[in-house]
Amino acid sequence: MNNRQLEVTANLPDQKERIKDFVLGLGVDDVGIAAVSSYNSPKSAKMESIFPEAQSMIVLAYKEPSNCDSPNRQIAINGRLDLIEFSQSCNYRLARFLEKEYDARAMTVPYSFPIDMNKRGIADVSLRHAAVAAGLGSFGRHNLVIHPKHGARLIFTAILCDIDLPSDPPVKENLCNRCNICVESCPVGALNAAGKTDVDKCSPHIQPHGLRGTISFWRKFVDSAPEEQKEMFLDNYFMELWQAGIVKNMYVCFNCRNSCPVGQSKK
Ligand code: B12
Ligand code: SF4
Ligand code: SF4
Repeated sequence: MNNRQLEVTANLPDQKERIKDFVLGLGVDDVGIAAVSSYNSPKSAKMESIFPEAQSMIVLAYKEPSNCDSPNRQIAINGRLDLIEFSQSCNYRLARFLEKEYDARAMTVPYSFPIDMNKRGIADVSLRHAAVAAGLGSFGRHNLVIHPKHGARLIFTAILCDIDLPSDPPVKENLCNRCNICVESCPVGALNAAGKTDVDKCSPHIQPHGLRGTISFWRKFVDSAPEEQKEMFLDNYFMELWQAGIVKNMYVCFNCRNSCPVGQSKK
């Protein structure tokens, strides 16, 4: 243990509280801390391949605004876009706070993208498993993390750092009441098998203008006659593809989390 780590571990409870106060002061809804040793996501990359000296993960939880309830698709999507921008800024500010105040090394984990496209939907750091390890909630039947106060209407980001901080206590209570409403509300049956989200069903539905949509469009385009190609460019589907390319993260389905009755308070 070097001098800085000794100094840092000497006052752990104060340190954790100070870090948490900083995060909550940014307007984040909740924050939890996990020692890297308590994080267990078997399919994700090993921490040694990301940040070998990482000791702790600080996980930030943000309540999704009411936009996701809107039947207007553009307004529904925009709530998430606002949240992504805010969460990126909080990630950066916390990382800099840790570096400036504690001479720590800190690395930000993205909300979603960039992601290793070779790994087919497995992120380098699983934020759901990180949130569970940091005492922010437990898995529900919809495979999302349910927070004791905010339910499943949360997104997470995280910071990895080389400060040795102890984990917050896990949520022991089973927050999912097994009502099955989430399963029934999924329009494509992606949650029919317990403990697994069927990516091939959910993914094309939540992002109809994502990678799969883009590939099918261009496949059809190259096989089409010039007149049909002109029509394809004028079609609304191409315009939506173009918009998704510049806006990114255009999620159009929130049913499993919106229907979950746990933690529906807006506060
Ligand atoms: C890729 C991805 C997807 C893929 C899924 C790929 C996949 N295999 O998981 C698709 C496109 C389908 C998807 C959909 C959605 N996603 Co998504 N997604 C991600 C991302 C970027 C990576 C996930 C990953 O690495 N998965 C692979 C590994 C970790 O999963 P796994 O080991 O197989 O574990 C799975 C199961 O075994 C199960 N599980 C594991 N342990 C346990 C234990 C118990 C008791 C139970 C019941 C289940 C369970 O849960 C996991 C889900 O299948 C994360 C962000 C991140 N960096 O973590 C966001 C993330 C998981 N997504 C999120 C959200 C909100 C969604 C959507 C609601 C879309 C939307 N409108 O926002 C849907 C919900 C689908 C659902 N009900 O599962 C949030 C979840 C927040 C929360 N409260 O939990 C995250 C964390 C983004 C964020 N920054 O907040 N997503
Ligand atoms: S996001 Fe929509 S499609 Fe995906 S699992 Fe939830 S309800 Fe089903
Ligand atoms: S809708 Fe019901 S079954 Fe699904 S996660 Fe929420 S409480 Fe659990």
